[in-house]
Amino acid sequence: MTQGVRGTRDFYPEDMRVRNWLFEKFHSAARSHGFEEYDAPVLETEELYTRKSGEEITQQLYNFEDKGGRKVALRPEMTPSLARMVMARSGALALPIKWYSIPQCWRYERTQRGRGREHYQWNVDIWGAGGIEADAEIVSVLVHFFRSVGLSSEDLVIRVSSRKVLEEVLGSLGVTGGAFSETCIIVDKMDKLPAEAIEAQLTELGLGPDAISTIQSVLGIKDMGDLEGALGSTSEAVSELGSMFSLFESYGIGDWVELDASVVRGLAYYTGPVFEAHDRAGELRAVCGGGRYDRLIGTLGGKDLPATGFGFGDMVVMELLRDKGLVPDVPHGAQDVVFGMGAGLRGAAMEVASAIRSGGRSADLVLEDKKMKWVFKHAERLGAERLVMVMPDEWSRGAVKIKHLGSGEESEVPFDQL
Ligand code: 4HU
Repeated sequence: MTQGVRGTRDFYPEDMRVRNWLFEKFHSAARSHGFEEYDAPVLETEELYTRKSGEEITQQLYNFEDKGGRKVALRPEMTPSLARMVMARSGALALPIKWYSIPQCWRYERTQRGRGREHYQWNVDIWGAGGIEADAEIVSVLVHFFRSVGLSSEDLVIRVSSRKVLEEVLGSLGVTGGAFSETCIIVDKMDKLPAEAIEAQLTELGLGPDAISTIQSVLGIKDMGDLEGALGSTSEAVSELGSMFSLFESYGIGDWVELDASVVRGLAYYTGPVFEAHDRAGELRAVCGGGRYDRLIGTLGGKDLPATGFGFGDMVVMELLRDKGLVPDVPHGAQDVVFGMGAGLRGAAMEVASAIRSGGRSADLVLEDKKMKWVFKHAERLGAERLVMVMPDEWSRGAVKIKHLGSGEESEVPFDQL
């Protein structure tokens, strides 16, 4: 009975302090760029995720029938819920909107054990702005976050490309529409599966060996000059990416970003710029990923609206922060510990704690008879600033004894000066 559901995590207070520290950095980075928070239910109708491009995220849906026979799913990602919310208010929203959220998202893997089935995924999105300015703004939020937790461009790189790169290559080979997004999903697995497996899947899609080798050579490009060489000077992908890298310079984040044509992302709905952040050492999975998805609402039966954003899970970044020694010791949070010496002063200690709390400071009150040694250790463990002791002599003079735990300094303070 002490075990939770397979693949889920408990957050004890010491875990929650670190999680809240991380989330506060998410909130701050988004708010610093003018984003507003939203939320949606973790339970959605299954049809919100019935896409047919072979994406891992829809293959691993945590779905079931409720007692009314309705097909529902725990959300695997936030974007479809956001699209649903935007659709429901289309016309009433003052565009563009800049919204963020930190939802818990779920997956159900059948194959492997010992892997997580839930995580928290920071989502930052802009809807109603079709230009690359919005994509660059999104990447700026990301870099702002990384800097705020002490990570630098020596720790991380944001690899950027555009779906238009592969779209132009495949278009010239006659591959369009559904086959295009399916190709992206296969190509996304290039660094996870052996080359033969990728080639077999592309062949199954109907691509010939020449088409496959063209794709492979274009996806190896990491330089704007080479990209222009491959796609031509009139290529939209080239002009879009060229403009984006110039905006990155304006934001002062040029050191963080690199062109990498192999970035396509594994979601079917991306249409334009795409990116993912990786640790420079290459030891971890992608820290986050995102891109432009201008046609998602259309696939849900509504009228398209341009959109761009990213998803950022809580697990990989915590691994990186731990590796780099950047996870802080977050204190318990009580500023004062209040202790009444003996049962006779328990009421007095409650009066003192109440006065401190009304004055706007946080106070942890020692609730039982404890030895002075325990109280000191307790205050130290909590990282409190002051130990407020209610003792017989001082209290008879209407005062308490206060020890400042930083300096060790002790003084007698009248009750009305607490
Ligand atoms: C994903 C989605 C939901 C939950 C978890 Br854990 N992972 C895909 O990264």
